[in-house]
Amino acid sequence: MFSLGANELMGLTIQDLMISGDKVAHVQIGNNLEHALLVLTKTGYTAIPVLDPTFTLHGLIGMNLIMDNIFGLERIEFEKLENMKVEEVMNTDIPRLYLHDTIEKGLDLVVNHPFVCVINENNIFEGIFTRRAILKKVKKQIQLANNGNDSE
Ligand code: 2BA
Repeated sequence: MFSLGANELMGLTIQDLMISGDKVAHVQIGNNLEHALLVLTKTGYTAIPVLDPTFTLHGLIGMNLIMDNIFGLERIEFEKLENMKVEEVMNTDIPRLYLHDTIEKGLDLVVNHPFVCVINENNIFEGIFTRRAILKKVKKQIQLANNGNDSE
């Protein structure tokens, strides 16, 4: 039996594993849906944060939300892409993590969300906590535990 080193994981905080804000693609309040669609398409991400100029977190915008809002009863209303702002369609009901939250809390949230935004106590965006980051860490811990067992 290998030991997964769960204690080592549990000692970490969200700050230790998050992708910092300067590496996260985002859109700003006031941007129209056309701009959001461009950023989503060019980066390849399905959803990204919506921030304001002070980096305050307001919500998330994703491909599905944009498409859902431009479908009219009879046709796709492409003109809405230019006329509607991200704040009209973004999802504001989102989970948030704080820098010093535990990895366990983060794990709980990424079971149902591909990523969770990380903020400070003033609601300023600090980065994101992703499924990829935590899976990479777990994989490393398993490899270390396996190597330890080999040398026993
Ligand atoms: P998705 O865009 O649906 O991406 C799902 C997974 O596909 C990602 O999981 C990643 O493993 C891979 N992936 C997608 N686009 C990629 C790209 N341009 N470069 C490298 N890998 C890519 P996670 O890394 O766990 O990310 C989960 C979600 O977090 C993503 O969902 C996206 O909505 C968001 N995300 C991740 N990194 C981001 C960043 N730098 N900026 C903005 N949003 C990001």
